[in-house]
Amino acid sequence: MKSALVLVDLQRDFLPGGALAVPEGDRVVPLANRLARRFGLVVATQDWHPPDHVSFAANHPGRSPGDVIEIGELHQVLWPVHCVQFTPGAAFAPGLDTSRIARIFAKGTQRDVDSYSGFFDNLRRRSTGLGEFLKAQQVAQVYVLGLATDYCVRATALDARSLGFDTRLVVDACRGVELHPGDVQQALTDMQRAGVELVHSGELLG
Ligand code: VGL
Ligand code: ZN
Repeated sequence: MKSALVLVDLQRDFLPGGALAVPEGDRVVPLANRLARRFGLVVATQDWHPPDHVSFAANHPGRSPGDVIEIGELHQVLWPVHCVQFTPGAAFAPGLDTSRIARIFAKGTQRDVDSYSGFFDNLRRRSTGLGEFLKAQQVAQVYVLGLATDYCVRATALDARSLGFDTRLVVDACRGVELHPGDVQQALTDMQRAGVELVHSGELLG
């Protein structure tokens, strides 16, 4: 069975000191590098927003990061300006070995809709091409790691499951935002309930 490793949003803005810092986000980079050497196919997602993106609190006068607004039928959490296309914050994490990444899938590129999943935007209107790529490569098993557990990692793993991939989350190679205490644990439970298997990097690096 062919497997692929999906690196979710290992970008500067999600590391300590970044615009949307994920606590200990930098800790997953060395693990990502070690795991990437064990997979024949490695792909990465990249949060890649236009400056006028709907998810930025700064684009909603009177709103602050952490506020939740309704956009159509979607709840949208408002974030600090982050991962703006072609800016240093959107670049891959320093120290990430990008030489093993076969393809990069940009997400959140449309100003009017956010995209947590590496496969589809939050309205499921557009595909990033990741699902089609993996299917074309005959991938049946997908390992997911990265940032942030409670947002983009969760959404990516759930979509991988919904597309029929045997999906495994490398738990210790993920970190969460934890906007509210318990969010990471809830995300892990949601993924497990959907059939995502939780594994540890040690089982793979052995
Ligand atoms: C993410 C919030 C906003 C993530 C991206 O990568 O988890 N979270 N944009
Ligand atoms: Zn984003």
